[in-house]
Amino acid sequence: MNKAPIYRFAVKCFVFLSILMPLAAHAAPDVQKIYGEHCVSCHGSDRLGGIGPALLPENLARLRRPEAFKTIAEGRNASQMLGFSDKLSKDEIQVLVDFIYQPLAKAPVWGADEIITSHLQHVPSGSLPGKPVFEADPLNLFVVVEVGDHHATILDGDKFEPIYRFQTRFALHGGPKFSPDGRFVYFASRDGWISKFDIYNLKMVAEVRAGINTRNLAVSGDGKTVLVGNYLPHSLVLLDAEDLTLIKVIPAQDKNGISSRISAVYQAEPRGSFVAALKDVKEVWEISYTSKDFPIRRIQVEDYLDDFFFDQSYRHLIGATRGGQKGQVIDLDSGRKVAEIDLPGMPHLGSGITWEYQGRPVMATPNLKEPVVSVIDMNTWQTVKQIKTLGPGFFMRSHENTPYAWTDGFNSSNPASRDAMHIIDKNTLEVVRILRPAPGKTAAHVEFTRDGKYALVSIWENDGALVIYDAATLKEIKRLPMNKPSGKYNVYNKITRSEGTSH
Ligand code: DHE
Repeated sequence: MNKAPIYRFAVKCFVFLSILMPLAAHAAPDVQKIYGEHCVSCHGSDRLGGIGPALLPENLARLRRPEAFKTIAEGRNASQMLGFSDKLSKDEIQVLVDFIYQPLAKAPVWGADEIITSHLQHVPSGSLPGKPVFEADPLNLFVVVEVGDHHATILDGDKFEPIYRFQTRFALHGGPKFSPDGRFVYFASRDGWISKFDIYNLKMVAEVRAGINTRNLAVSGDGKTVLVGNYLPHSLVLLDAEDLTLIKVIPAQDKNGISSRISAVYQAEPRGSFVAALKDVKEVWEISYTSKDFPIRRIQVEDYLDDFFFDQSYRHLIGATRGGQKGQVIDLDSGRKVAEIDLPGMPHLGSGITWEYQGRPVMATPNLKEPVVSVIDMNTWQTVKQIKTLGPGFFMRSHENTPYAWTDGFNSSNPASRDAMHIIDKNTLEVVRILRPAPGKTAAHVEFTRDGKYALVSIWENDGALVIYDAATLKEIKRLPMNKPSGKYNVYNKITRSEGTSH
């Protein structure tokens, strides 16, 4: 048999493959596959966001491509975003970066029509009795958010016994907010659902989807209106607090029409207003909720301010840019900047608290990048002290009736700091004790009972717990198993705007 043709064919195949194989090795990475494997679970199959933010060009305006590359490679400080440099090559990261800056074929829409259609009225408004169906003190209840399996627990704050546990929307974020009498609690989920729950009757009352990618909500001091801030679309949404029906959608645009994400909304009861942080433009908005048309006052600021804290009177707003070195103090009456604060370690102002130190008011905030708590004199706006901790913290709490402020090491990459709870003496500004409620497990977020006698700490794990301490002796008195309890919120401390808790 003549083997020459077979031989010639084999040689041709070899030449053909040796040309193609290197080409195949350099074929562009399959971005859909990479995104599907590594990004979908947090950012959604359509890039509209989930636990993580939406990844669309309109939401990445302030993030330059090299920074996006760095975020994918190294992770994002102060968030659940891990680095992928050990799993993905540089080419693979680069195609992901290119991918997230491409617009969607069909721009996502979530306007008045979509909001109205999504509305769910579970119980007719005003149909439930105005008396609690349980014996516990309704003002000393805690709402505990368990993000592990998307539930919330209503906890008796005297007996430390759960009264009721119910399913929430997926991935709640930010503190739930209460009606002024403490009867109703409002939740916001990262994917835009706003839920109103009747604590007295232990029933969900109404729900509405106010956005695609939402930041948080605020309830007006008169209890009549809810304001929701969205990353996507770029909007604020006003709802009737009674039944969550839509009042109006406010597009978030500066005076030149440049559109912006909303990074957070707050209510300033002494001013009768809401205050909104705009992430992509240099404006802060104050929206009066006592006027029928909800007029917007635009305050021009020198820098982007996306994280806020207020003094107890709500005259001053302390704002910072995530990643910036300085905080700015804005006098809300004059709309002017009155001071700059030294805040070098990426403060987490949302966790700030205040107290009286040597006869003057001070504010304290953990820093997300530095293992220090900054203490600032609120008369002079000078730093009084930077208190060293074992690792950067996320949350901080105290109460009028305790000499201690508690802060965690939640934002530390070192497990030996993540399980630590620092007890700071508010009079000496020293760390006087370090508690480790569950060695090796993350300890985070504290809230006090209404009298300040007990402090509740989260073990932030799926097989986690709520650990209750005597706030004076610092001894553990009880431990309740819970599924990744994130925040816990005491009704009385919230509705009275205790100086030791978030508002
Ligand atoms: Fe939060 C509150 C912003 C990441 C858990 N978080 C807030 C508030 C803001 C904010 C502006 C105050 C609003 C409010 O309570 O109404 N958080 C941000 C971010 O920008 C950041 C760094 C990035 C992001 O992904 O949005 C961020 N936050 C996280 C987390 O990764 C946490 C630890 C887990 C999670 O659930 O997503 C987290 N944030 C919380 C909690 C509160 C909160 C539990 C309420 C604290 C309180 O005691 O009031």
